[in-house]
Amino acid sequence: MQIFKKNRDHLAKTISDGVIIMHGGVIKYRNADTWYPFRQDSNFHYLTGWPEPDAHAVITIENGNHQMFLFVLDKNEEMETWDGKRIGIKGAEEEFGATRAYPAQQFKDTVVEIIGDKFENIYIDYSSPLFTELDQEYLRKISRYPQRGAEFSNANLHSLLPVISEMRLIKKEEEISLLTKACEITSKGHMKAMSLAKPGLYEYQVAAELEKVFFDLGSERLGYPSIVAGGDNACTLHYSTNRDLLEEESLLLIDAGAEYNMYSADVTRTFPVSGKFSPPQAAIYNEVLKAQELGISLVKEESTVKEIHTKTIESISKSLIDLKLVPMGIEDTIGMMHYFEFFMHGTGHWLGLDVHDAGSVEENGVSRKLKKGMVTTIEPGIYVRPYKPVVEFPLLERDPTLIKERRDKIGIEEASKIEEREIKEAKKISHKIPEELLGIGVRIEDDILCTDDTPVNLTESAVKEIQDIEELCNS
Ligand SMILES: [Mn+2]
Repeated sequence: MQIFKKNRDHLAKTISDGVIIMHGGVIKYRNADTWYPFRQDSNFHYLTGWPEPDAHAVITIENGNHQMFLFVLDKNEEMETWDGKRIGIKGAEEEFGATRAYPAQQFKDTVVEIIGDKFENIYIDYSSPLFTELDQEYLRKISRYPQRGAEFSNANLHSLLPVISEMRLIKKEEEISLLTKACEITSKGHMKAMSLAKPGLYEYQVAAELEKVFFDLGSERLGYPSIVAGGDNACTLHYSTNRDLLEEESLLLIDAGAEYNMYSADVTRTFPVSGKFSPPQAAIYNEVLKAQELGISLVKEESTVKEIHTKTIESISKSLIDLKLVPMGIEDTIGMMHYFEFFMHGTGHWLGLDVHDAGSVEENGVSRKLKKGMVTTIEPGIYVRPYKPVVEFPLLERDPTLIKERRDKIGIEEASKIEEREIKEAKKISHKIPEELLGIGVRIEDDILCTDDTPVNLTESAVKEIQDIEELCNS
């Protein structure tokens, strides 16, 4: 439980005076009397370590010292007979370091007693549904403004999530070791998939074998639904039905990650179902690998998130020209965003408790510099959609920064319509896609720890050189 105490120490240093009020996750019903397996809210876990549903936490911070009050499901023989053992009030105090714990039902009244009129700065999760349902009920009773006949509060409300997000962005040693473990397990699962996939199996059969490796090695659940996408399905970015048959001569793209002690890995490998890359498949594969290795080498202090993406796009754009997938030279391929036809997602994202982890990619309005302890994925791809043998490329300068600004300003619905119209009205150049490349989708993704020295690839053990992949596929 040391790590959660450490996180609270860190929080107390950041805030120094104030109160944090947080709500844990709740059970979500799937259909009728059946529920989704419970997983604790990541922020709640980060500060408390509490694994059960329906809990609340109040953390008071005075002069940099903190106390934690937990509100948890109390012991109850009848309920435990149905739903499993509860840690209870005593356990919350003795094992989880709560200064005091109370039954969850006492939250509303007790939170007022704990906070009283002592604190003026209250940190709340505005995004929680309980903010409107529950918090607003008692908040006016805290830090009261003493006006006769009135009940309202002096308290300043602050948004809690940005504070925690900034903390979660830099991983502590304990977190890095959990992530490392999640990454090792995940790499082993991917290697297993390479060695057993063959034509005639269904995608879900490969998923089952890979996930079995995760669970056998101590993972309690997946970080996200596995994408096991054979052939053309690789061009559907979030494909996850996994119901198709694996075909001879096709590639299999697998994007899957184990969660270990709440930390998730995120790995993608693409390999030939029959064990041998065809020349066009190898051509695309090696170009993606080149961009990915470049991206990985840039995960170091002083690089910004934007630089990494820009350089990866440059590399992919050059490759697209070499592969004859785009009609123009390098400047226009980038300036007119022609690369976007084949590489339409970001180069990476933060990784941690959430697979798309907390933390902004900007700091004070500019692209954030990487720092020691950040973990990001690097995952370029090239996807040649099978149903677009001819692509009409607009001859129109497009700046992703301006596009994003407009999207932020007027909303994605309206902005995307304007973009569509601009593209529609622009002159086009019609380009025939080399037939042998149609339907090939390749993504390669690793999890990279930024250090004050060279980047550390936490998923390096999952092979990705063509020769190593072919060897494993045929073993
Ligand atoms: Mn990813």
